Amino acid sequence: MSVELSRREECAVLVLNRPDALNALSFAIVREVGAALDEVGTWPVRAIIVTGAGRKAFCAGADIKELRGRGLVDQKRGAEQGQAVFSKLERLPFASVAVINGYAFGGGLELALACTFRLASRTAKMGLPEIKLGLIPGYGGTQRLPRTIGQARALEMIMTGRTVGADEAERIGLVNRLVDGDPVEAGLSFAREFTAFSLPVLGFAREAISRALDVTVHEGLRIEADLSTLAFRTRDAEEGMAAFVEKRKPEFRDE
Ligand code: CO8
Repeated sequence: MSVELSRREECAVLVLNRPDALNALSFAIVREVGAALDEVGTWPVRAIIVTGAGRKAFCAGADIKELRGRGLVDQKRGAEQGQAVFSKLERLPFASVAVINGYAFGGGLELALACTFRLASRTAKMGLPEIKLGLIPGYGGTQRLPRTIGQARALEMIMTGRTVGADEAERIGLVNRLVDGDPVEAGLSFAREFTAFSLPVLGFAREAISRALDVTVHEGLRIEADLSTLAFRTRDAEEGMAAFVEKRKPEFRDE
């Protein structure tokens, strides 16, 4: 198996494990990622950490050797399947944290972009270099990159194919923060900043924010009014407000 799924503390950990090809995404690996995400969706965890095996790469993108010589219909189906697999991350009942521990190119960066959060090691290098292959991104990059760093910067990254280092990635908001040490530990430590909060309420926040980028402000405010009202109706909201008034730590129960 080139995708390893395990559990650490309250989190699932998904590791792309094909270090001899810099964890490049063959179609088989994309399918394995899909199966792993289906399985993990049923686990009682509070976040998933996604990273790559080895010291060099998070993921060097789609397997270029496999992409060659395919018919148009197969190629389109391949893109749609990859998109569908990465979109599973957004539909999980908990947040995902990509820890970019080296190269994240093409489909590798697109996988990270589908995660809720991105952390990167200080030596990480990122890019969507498809243009250099005579291609454009096909696993969500043209849609998620502008939503993450804005249209002008996304156009520049995709049309020049240039590599962005960790410092720049943090400055432009491509990654949330830079981390040191073991990638899984770094991901777990970041996840601990939110995993104690109410899971359904975190879900309302993720949903409201992700829909903000698809709808008008007017419509978005209505979505926010609905979802914040739902949050108010949870027992966790009662507990959170009671704990504040009683000057104690809240005990959220995801209900
Ligand atoms: N695919 C297949 N094999 C790869 C890939 C890849 N993307 N990246 C690296 N490898 C392999 C190399 O071929 C090499 O294998 P071998 O030793 O057998 O020759 C091994 O990994 C190590 O790679 P390098 O020797 O090249 O390592 P370097 O440290 O010299 O360079 C780089 C590292 C800079 C990351 C370099 O490997 C590189 O440029 N890789 C390609 C990056 C790239 O262009 N990625 C984008 C791919 S296209 C894409 O992702 C499109 C997604 C949507 C497609 C939708 C279609 C259905």
